[in-house]
Amino acid sequence: MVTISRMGKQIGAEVKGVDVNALDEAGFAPIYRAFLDYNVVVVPEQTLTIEEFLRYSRRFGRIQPHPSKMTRHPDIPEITVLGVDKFAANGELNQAVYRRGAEGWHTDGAYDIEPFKATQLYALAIPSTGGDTMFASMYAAYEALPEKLKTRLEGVRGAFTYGGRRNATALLNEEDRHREPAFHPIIRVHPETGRRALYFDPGKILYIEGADPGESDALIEELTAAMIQPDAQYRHKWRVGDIVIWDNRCSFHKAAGDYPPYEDRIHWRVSIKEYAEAAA
Ligand SMILES: O=C(O)CCC(=O)C(=O)O
Ligand SMILES: [Fe+2]
Repeated sequence: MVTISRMGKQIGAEVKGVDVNALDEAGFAPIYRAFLDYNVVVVPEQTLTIEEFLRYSRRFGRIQPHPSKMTRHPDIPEITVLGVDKFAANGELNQAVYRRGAEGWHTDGAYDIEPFKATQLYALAIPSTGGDTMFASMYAAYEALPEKLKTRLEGVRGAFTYGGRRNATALLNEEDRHREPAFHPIIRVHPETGRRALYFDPGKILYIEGADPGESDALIEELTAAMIQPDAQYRHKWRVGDIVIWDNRCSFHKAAGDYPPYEDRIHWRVSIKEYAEAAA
């Protein structure tokens, strides 16, 4: 029997009793519904090959190879492998790999003209302690904004690049480090649910369009402080075999980044776009 249970108050659901390899369209429909309703969906206890993970992931949209070429699977560019090659030849821990996704709350792919619809991870190895992933609702963040700020930001766009203001591009090849920024409305209407969300990423934003530099920085600071609502979070504790998908159009996430570095924490990861072909 398939059961769907809510994990956090406003975000997160767990789907039990499914084998994603054996799903037909009718079996997938409630999982997609949970994805729209709860933004983060956990499907535990799956045993998958890469091809099976890709096939299931394509139900959500179009898979696009991630711009970090050096962390792609060597034979299958659609798959990024998280948590491998953590140590350099001299034994030093590569912080960009170890702390990937842990520098701050973010949404994936804001640097693209068409941001990532979703990101999906499949857990292959999990450390004995730590290494959780945290999620928070962008809808709740929007709803909690002061009215004055909502009004100021309506119709206003942010400029985003991979490295943002810190120019954090360690995982990109040189040829990919100088792309033009992509512009997105800071208050973004979700294309499927029609709900307004705070679409913002402090690590990738360069500036707020139309604001002078002083106001832009002040707005970025104010929005950074407004991202996370305490009753709109879900913290995922990983088990090997978990599939977790999150909707980048309405949720923020952050890796805890606190596990013993000599232990393995390895995931396959796909970046998912909308179905239709679109720019970048
Ligand atoms: O490893 C994690 O927990 C999440 C990392 C991350 O931010 C991502 O995969 O987009
Ligand atoms: Fe991320």
